[in-house]
Amino acid sequence: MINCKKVIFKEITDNRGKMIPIEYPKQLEFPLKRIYYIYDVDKGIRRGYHSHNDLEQILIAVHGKVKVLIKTPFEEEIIELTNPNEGLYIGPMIWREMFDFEDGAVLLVLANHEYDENDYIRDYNDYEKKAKQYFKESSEEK
Ligand code: T46
Repeated sequence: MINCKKVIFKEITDNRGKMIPIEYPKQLEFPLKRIYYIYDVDKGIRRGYHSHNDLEQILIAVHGKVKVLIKTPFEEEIIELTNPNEGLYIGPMIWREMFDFEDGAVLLVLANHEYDENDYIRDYNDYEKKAKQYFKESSEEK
């Protein structure tokens, strides 16, 4: 889907267990400015319901499973994050909702900017208008 992709991180495995290093620019395409993690999410709770104007992020279910709806005015997809070695890259102008957090699931998020509430679009109608314009302009640039 446009502005989104699955990223697979290389595991380092030995007889002590597994480890995944994430370093810019080797495994991460943007310099990291912020991390946060979401956990203790009860059954039936859905988070997100917004897009970002510019922010780029990678979502990783470092423990347990989490579903993520990614959506534009033209298409939508549900991705289930099931393994700490898989990340979901979400670029600008993608509506996202995170749901079906498995008991104990921890969703780690790597972001290329500090927290900025002005970068959020939290109203879907507003998002739809801006996203149509954004994707029209990006297709004209190609
Ligand atoms: C996103 C999805 C995947 C901060 O103070 N600093 C932060 O870095 C973040 C992320 C949030 N906050 C505050 C803002 C709100 O008062 O924490 C509160 C909860 O944030 P929000 O309702 O935006 O959380 P989610 O789970 O709906 O969305 C979050 C991120 O905000 C968002 O960027 O893409 O996770």
